[in-house]
This record gives sequence, C-alpha cells and structure tokens, in this order.
Amino acid sequence: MLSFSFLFSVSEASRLLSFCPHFVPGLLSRKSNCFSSSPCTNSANRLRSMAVTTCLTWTQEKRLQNYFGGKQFSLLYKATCQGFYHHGLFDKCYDQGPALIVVYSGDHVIGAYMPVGLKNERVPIIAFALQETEISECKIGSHFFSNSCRNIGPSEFNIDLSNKKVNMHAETIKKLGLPQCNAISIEECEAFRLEDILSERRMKYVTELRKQLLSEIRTYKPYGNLVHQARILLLGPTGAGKSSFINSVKSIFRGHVTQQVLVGSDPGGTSKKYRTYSIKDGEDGNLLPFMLCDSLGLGEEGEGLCTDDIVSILKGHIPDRYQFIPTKPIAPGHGDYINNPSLKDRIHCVAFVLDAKSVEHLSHEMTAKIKQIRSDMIKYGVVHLALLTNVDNLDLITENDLVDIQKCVPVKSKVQAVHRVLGFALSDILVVSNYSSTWELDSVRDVLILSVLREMLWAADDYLEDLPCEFVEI
Ligand SMILES: Nc1nc2c(ncn2[C@@H]2O[C@H](COP(=O)(O)OP(=O)(O)OP(=O)(O)O)[C@@H](O)[C@H]2O)c(=O)[nH]1
Ligand SMILES: [Mg+2]
Repeated sequence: MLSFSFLFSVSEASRLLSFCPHFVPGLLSRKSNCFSSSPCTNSANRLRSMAVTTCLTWTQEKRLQNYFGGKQFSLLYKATCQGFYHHGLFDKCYDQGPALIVVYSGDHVIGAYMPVGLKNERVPIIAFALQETEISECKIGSHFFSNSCRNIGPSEFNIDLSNKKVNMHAETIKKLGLPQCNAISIEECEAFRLEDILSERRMKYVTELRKQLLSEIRTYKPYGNLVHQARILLLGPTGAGKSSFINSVKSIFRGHVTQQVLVGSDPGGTSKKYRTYSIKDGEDGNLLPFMLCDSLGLGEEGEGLCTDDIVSILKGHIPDRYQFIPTKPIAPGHGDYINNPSLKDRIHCVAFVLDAKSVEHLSHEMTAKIKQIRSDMIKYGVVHLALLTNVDNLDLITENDLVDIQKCVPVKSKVQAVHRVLGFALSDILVVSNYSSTWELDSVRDVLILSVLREMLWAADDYLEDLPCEFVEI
C-alpha cells in the first residue's frame, strides 16, 4: 500500500537532524520514553547512538499543535540529553522562529510559547498547561532573552533549569488551573521549533508525486491487455462515501471539484441505481483505463443492496442504470439481465467503503453481512480491499494531517478496528479523504485519492492475472 512514509521519514529525520547533525536514519523510533533512560554523560555520543524523541504522546503533541497554529514541532533541545542549562537551550533555540518550551513534572505538562521565538530582545511569552484534553494559557507579557540569563521568563513564569524548578506567581498558577504551590520541579524540559507542515521541500515532493501518480494511472493497462478498462465496484453501508469517492476521482481528472454524482444523507442523495462511470481525462478528452461502479448502499433488515444482486454485479449480469429492488434480486429472464457477460462486464476489484467515524459502531447485522460478502468473494476469487473515508473528520485531525494521514494515531486505530472486526489484512485497508466540503482541489488530497486508486488498479491486475483460462477473452 502506498503511503506517505517517505514524507513522514523526512519530517522525522529533519526533526532529528535539526537536533543532531550526526543523526543515523535507521535509528529512528518515534516515542522513546526519555524518563526511562538514564541521564547521559556525553550528550554528543548519546545523540549519535540513539533516536532522540519527545516525551509528548501523539495526542498531547497534536493538541498543542492544533492550539498553537497547526504547526509541526521540530525537537531542538532535550534537557536529559543536553543538560539542564539555560544557555544550552538558548543556543539551540536562538532565532529559530516560533518556539515552544515544554516542561514535564509528574502528571503535569506545562510550558511557554514564544510566537516570535527566542531573540536578543523583548519577546512575548504565553505560559500554558496541558491537562488531559484541556489547554489553559496565561499571557505573561514580554521577556528579554539572553545567553547570560540564568533563568527563562519573568518572575510570573520562570523556568530555572539549573535548579530544575518552574517558579510561578499565584495568579499564573490560578490562570493555568494548576494546584497552588511555590514551585514545580522539572523532570524533563524540551524545546521545539514550530514549522509549517507543508514546507517548500515537502510541497515540491507532493507535487512531483501527484504528477507521477497521474501519469501512472493515465498510462495504466489492465494486466495482459485482457480488458480495456479495469472495473472497480464500490460497496458499503449507506452514506459511507462511495459516490463521494467517484466524485473525488472525477474532480482530479477534470481539474476542478465536481459533485456530479449525487451524494448526501437525505433520500435525494442516496444512490438507488447501479451506475458505471467511465471518466474522461480533462487533459486530452480520452477515457481513462478504469471504470468506477456505484451501487445501492448495504442496509439492514431487508433494506439496501441484496446479496444476490451483488453476485450478479460481480459476474457482469447487471447493466448501467439498473434500478435495484432490495426485496427482489435480478434473475435470468428479467428484461435488463445480461445473459452472457464478457470479462469486461465483470468486476475486477471491489472496494468496501467504510466511514472511519462509524466503523467501530457497525451493527452486528452489518458486520455479519460484510463478513459474509467477503467470504463469498474469497470463494469466487474476487480481489477486494477496504477503503476508509472521512478520516479528515476524526478527532484532532486537521487538513494539515492529510500529508501523513496513515501515521496519525486515530487513523491507525480505525485501521486496526477494520482489521479486527472485519478481518481485512492491514495492507488491504486504504485511507482517503474525499472532496466533500471544499470546491478547491489541493495536491495533498489528490495524492491520497490517486494513491488509493492506483492500489485498486493493482488489485484488479491481481484478479486478471489469476483468472482461470475459460474467462480469458475480450
Ligand atoms: N468530510 C468528509 N465527508 C465525506 C467523505 N466522504 C463522504 N463524505 C460525506 O458523507 C456523506 C455521504 O456520502 P456519499 O458519497 O453520498 O455516501 P454513499 O456511500 O454514496 O451513500 P449511499 O449512496 O447513500 O449509499 C456526504 O455528505 C459526503 O459529503 C470524506 O472523506 N470526508
Ligand atoms: Mg451514493
């Protein structure tokens, strides 16, 4: 499965490189618990011999990121590695742009945000405390930073690294919602540079990847030229995002966002007919080498697409625009029934579309239905994948996360849930964010959608390659 793992490793690598010029990429591991490591005696050796990572959990980091302007955190300084010295922190963070100092003390995560960074001049400071899911802040005016100062911050909020203490005025403590005390002891202190998530370098990479994916899809030829177009069927519960995915693909190749296929939760937006969509490439007007097939959603208690109709679709017996009757599956003799479908009419890959927000709340009946359809597909040798939509709507996820979406903890947990509940292999679970509420195309979302589409085409090739001889005809 294609992922943005390269982008992720670049971001992690740059985070580490900015921290340690001798960083060895193979040593990268995201969350080592720095409290469990013994304090190093030689910080340079330590940096060379281990991956240095923040003590913030993914969720803590994300909450802080979202709170302080959606920027990416690049770890510059870690006291247990580089020493509890003010000048060490100052040297690393001086003139690096917006910065965040985080102090860990027992269950407390508190710190200071400098929107213009640390400079040899008076700069504004915002003290904060992160407790569970809440961030409280206290603006504490401006402070003059200098290498020769012994402490960081004015007396209202003062980080005394050498003595491993944060001293605060009672008023600051109250505003931050912390228990009243004279000082908070420091177990660890980290400092971060706050960077744009989509740096120029990253954006260049995304643009290149988008171009490459477009070219691969445009020039794709189904395995052995057995058919001209790979047929991909989108199946899944009502409202999962099947039609939206088709719109998303159409949008990219048209060059602007289209909602041509009706979507939505009211009856007007529910797909009722079987629709097969060939998509024109906006660049040259040619048809692309795949077809996306939209179906009635899977429902409960006799509603929605019935299992017998699914088998008929897979075998190519159902024509475009056929109006489903949930209680009466199509059968030979029906006026619309295609009696002798050829390989091009059959489905070559199925994508089970699931809404990431509701995947853990599928009813017992729906879960059993999907499992049954899956096991029929395995029996008939139909290649299928899962497609998780709506990941942009998960808790804490912002548009900026789409670039590394597979690495986001809430997304990983949804992927695990699909694996656990429905039995899909982890590598067969794709993740996408459809164009649903924006009218502007953007390259990051395009790359996600195109990557998923390319995965589907590869799956179709697996099916075609594995066909028994009697099916191989054009
Ligand atoms: N934010 C977000 N919304 C989405 C996404 N995919 C779909 N939606 C929204 O979810 C709702 C249902 O999407 P549809 O594409 O109509 O779902 P469907 O599977 O075709 O539904 P039926 O035709 O009723 O079976 C719509 O309001 C979409 O705008 C996504 O990736 N992100
Ligand atoms: Mg639909």
